[in-house]
Amino acid sequence: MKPFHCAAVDLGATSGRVILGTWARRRLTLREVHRFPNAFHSLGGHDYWDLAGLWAEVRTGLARARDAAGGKLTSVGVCTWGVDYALVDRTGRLVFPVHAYRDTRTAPLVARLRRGAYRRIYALTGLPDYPYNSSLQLQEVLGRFPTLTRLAARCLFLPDYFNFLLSGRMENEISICSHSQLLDVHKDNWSRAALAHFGVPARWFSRPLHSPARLGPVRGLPGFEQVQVIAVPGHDTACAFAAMPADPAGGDLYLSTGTWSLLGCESDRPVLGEEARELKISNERMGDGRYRPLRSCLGLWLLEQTLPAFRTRPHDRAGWRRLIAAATAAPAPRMLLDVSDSALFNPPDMRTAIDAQLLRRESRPPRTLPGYVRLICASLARSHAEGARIFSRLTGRRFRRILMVGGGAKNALLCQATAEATGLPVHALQLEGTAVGNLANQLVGLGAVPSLRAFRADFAQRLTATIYRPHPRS
Ligand code: LFR
Repeated sequence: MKPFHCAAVDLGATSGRVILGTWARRRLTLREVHRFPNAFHSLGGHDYWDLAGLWAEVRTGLARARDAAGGKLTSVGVCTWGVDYALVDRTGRLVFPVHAYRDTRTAPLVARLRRGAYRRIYALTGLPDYPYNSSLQLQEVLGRFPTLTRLAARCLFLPDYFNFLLSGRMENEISICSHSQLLDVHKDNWSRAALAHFGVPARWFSRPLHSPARLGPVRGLPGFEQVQVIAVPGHDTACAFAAMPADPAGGDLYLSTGTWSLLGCESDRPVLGEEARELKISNERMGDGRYRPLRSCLGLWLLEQTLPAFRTRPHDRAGWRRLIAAATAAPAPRMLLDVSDSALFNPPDMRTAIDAQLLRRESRPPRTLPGYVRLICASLARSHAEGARIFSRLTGRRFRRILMVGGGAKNALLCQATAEATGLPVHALQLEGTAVGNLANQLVGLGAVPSLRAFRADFAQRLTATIYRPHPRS
């Protein structure tokens, strides 16, 4: 059988990449062909993404993928961070700049939601009161610019928008829709009541597509007409979860660590109720509509944003290794950070915000970069442990291990701290989880692999994981 060459476009909030995956003789080989930084920009007190810049990077990456595949690129799939969206007219023209989810403009609305309809909205959608949900973002712009209801014909979440640029088709894919707080938690469709509550026109959305789904050949880029556009799970976290070499018996917790730390599991049922709402369980979806209840916490964003405060920040792998070693040797922090503190969400200066939280609680801030790394890793590990306990309690399942992917899986201090705090072995998988999930879905969409389950079973055999075990408690 001839090889399949698939390009995974994986756009993260702080960096993007295009990875060429080649599937031949039931083996997937990955080659990163393009990596670029990403950041939102502030203008007049608000935060926006540079979509034209991202699209230019996607085009560069695809050209490199095609060259690396000897001109024979089979398909492309796009996944991105969650919640952000493009409002477009019937022809696909942007009618409003694309806001970045860290814009704090929804603060008054989230406060109002918490005082009022939150209980009902959680029961309808299974999504917690994150201030960055698309629901509140849309409610804010529509409140401010009501004519948008007439100007825009469609709301495309970012992966949907890139799929449109590539294929000319406007579709909404289910995994990315599920982070909007507008989907009905019991159906694979929109919640009319939630849409009405936030004042969002139902006609802006199409019935969510299950993924993988073929959208047809590339139309928007000359020279790529032979390449198929596959709608993969558009939400990067859904792709990361899809890549997990999961035990079919369900004994695995998944942890995707990058800018965010996302801990959860896969389930045929949502996890709902009073306690789930209070503990902020987010019932997001896999591409096939099944649930991936998870808890999210700020993640390595805390570290990424602290680094600029230090001249000694690492610039290469060896530098990172030295920093992690120094952090491991640093004294254990006396007090951990509350990583759910909204003051850490988008502060002008992260180090100052961390120090302020510690000082408020009468604890002394670290003085060195290794000290901050140690503090951040230990605080994230505690949050992972809380999550693990909550999931065991609310699902009644006994989890045996944590499968970890993403940047944090390369951080031995974070992995070991997570094993200690949870009491569970952490299997740190050295794979580009999001890209692998994206590619796996393309292969299923192309018919090269029968199912995700088959991909996982096959793929899992070949994976090497570094296992971090908790020390026996005395
Ligand atoms: C991770 C992620 C998370 C989502 C956050 C904001 O990249 O997609 O799943 O909660 O970004 O969109």
